[in-house]
Amino acid sequence: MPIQATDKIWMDGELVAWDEARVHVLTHTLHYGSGVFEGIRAYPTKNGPAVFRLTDHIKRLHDSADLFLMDMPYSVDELVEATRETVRVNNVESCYIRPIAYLGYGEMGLNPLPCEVKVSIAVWPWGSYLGDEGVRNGVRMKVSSWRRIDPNVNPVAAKGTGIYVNSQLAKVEALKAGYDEAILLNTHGFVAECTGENLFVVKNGVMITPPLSSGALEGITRASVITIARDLGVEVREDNLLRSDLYLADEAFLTGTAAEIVPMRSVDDREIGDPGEITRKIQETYFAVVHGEEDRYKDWLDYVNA
Ligand code: PPE
Repeated sequence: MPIQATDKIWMDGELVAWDEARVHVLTHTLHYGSGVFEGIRAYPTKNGPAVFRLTDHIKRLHDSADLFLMDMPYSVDELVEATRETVRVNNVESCYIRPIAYLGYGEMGLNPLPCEVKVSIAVWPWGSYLGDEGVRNGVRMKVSSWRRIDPNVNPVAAKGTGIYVNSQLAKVEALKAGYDEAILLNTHGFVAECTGENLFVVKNGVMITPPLSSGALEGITRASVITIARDLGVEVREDNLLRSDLYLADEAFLTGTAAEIVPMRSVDDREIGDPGEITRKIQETYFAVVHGEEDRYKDWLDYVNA
């Protein structure tokens, strides 16, 4: 999905013009995948743009940095404020927000410790990651032949840039085979997650999602959906899933900031069918929440003009 340029990008404490937001070709992270990043969304509300769970995302960025022993030069509060400012100055009603902390130019080699940590935050309007049609009617999934990175190979709790090579292999494999998105199993053969989303199945009225020990990222959408579902009176369990649990699901959907809530129509050509009742209810409530229409979850919204 093409990036739509906006006005300014926050780089190391300054707002610079979009076209000037450049890095050197010998930037450490370009060579070794040594960055950490976040994906956040701001939505239009009746009180102007609101960022969904901003502080939680920035805390996760800090946690990701800690996992790689990267010293973040800005506090959580500073980055929360910088994000709000970047959304505000770009005059966007709704946008995707991409903060990244990376190791800059000046050192090369596999010892990252001497490298300077740089941080930038860009925002741009970004439609539904798997398409509006996918959000409405569901997507076709393929279980990947690539396994999710084992947590003892890479700390998968971190949103580390290098970790996403694994996701890209799975994504390309699925697309070339004619599917929309991939599901990755972990080294034990249990379902972990999708390339950039967590997943849920519904069986006999119960929502089940793989535990974090499966190697799935602790998704903020996942956590939000678990809270919303329980508040709606739907039972939610974290449990290991086999690929056959996907095939035999009554309903299934994936969750992520970029993708939002997307029903699965089929997995490996086993039909799940039209989005089910629980999926629809979760989708509907989630979209109401992010647009500030559900008072109960108002603490999840950070109004940039407040
Ligand atoms: N798993 C992975 C591997 C992942 O990258 C994401 C977010 C999630 C689960 C869901 O997490 P959360 O957004 O907190 O609910 N993926 C981000 C990047 C996607 C991309 O394609 O780039 C995102 O959704 O912004």
